[in-house]
Amino acid sequence: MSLEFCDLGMQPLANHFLTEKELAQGEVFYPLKVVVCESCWLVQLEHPVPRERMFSDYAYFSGQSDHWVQHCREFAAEMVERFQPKSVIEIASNDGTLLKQFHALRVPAVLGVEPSYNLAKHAGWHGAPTLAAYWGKHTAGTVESADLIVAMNVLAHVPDLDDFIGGIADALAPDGVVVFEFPWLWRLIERGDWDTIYHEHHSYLSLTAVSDLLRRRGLYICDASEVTTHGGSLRVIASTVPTTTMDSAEKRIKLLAFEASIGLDKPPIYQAFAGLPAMEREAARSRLCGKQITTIGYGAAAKGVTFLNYCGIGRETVSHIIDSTPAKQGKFAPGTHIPIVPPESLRYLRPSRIIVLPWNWRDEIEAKIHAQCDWYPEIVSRPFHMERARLAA
Ligand code: DWN
Repeated sequence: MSLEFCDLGMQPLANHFLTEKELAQGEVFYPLKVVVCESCWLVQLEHPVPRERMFSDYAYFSGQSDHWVQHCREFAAEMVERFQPKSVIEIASNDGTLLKQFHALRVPAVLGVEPSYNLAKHAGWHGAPTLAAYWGKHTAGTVESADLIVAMNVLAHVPDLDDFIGGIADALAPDGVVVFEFPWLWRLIERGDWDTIYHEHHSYLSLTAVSDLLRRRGLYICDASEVTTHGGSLRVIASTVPTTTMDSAEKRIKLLAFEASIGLDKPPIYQAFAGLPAMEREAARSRLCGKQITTIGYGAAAKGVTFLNYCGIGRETVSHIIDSTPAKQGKFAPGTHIPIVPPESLRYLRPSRIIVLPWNWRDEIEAKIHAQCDWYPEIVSRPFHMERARLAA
């Protein structure tokens, strides 16, 4: 049995930016609906999209955010100090941003595994040895075991968790640990971040669900904590040895107790979320549309694609979207077909309003906008329904 969590209707693939030629060829939309299993409380897409359609040639380069690079630098230093790894495998290593940090800390053996060939090639060119492959038991059988395996923002992308987690258990050295980071379902619900729902995100994860997923596949959580990235994520450390140390177990137990206390294992919290996107769509449209204000977007994020398409906000309102990612520039946003332009365009476009689409990097982006502008554009970002509530108060 499952219950509805969020239904955003038919949506394009959030990172499938289109060339001029592809615009003329038409675009495929897929159902974007998330449901909750009422027995294990795993929150997942009802209609998965084949991974090859999303990750073969991937437009998202994680190193475009200075804050993310800093997060990776701090993470690598903490892991090296805590575990002194001799070998690191990073699963879904993207453009090598994190892997390069381990390399810089002189970890003897580092290897990235990244399914998107364009990213794997880019990472290899920039000093991060990368195997272009999807992770799973087969790939695990082709690599040396590692005493540290890292999986940042990938667990939520994986439909076949048996194969994915089974591969980790196989590749983990006997005294090794695996570290996951993934957006925390509670923060998504608490902040109403429905725009982080898109087809790449197959699951929306709680510690309760992940604990069960790992334990059933021979991995035991020895530490769990929250980190601030991507709107609030969980960092979970696990090994093949059931944990014994109390302090880290205590943090895990407290988080699990918190999730139980807010009712992540009961229907009401999910049923209350279902109406939120439509409410914010109304607030966002009344705030942004139909005004004669020159407006651009900043940050062609996957979440921004969900937001603009679901709210029906297109080129009539947002003329361009600025993005620092070369792989996105010169292309057009999925669904809305808003042109993506480099940051240097800002002074030429001279908008009166800028919508920061990746609200999770708003501070960093605002600083870059102010550094470039000799005028004062209005800078806005989600959530718009809260702003309306605040103004009405
Ligand atoms: O799970 C995922 C998360 C981790 O990253 C992936 N499936 C896809 C991606 O989601 P996203 O695209 O919503 O992530 P971001 O990091 O919020 O996207 C930021 C976008 O903004 C990127 O295209 C880069 C761009 N950007 C920019 O142009 N200038 C970002 C910053 C900070 C900037 O200064």
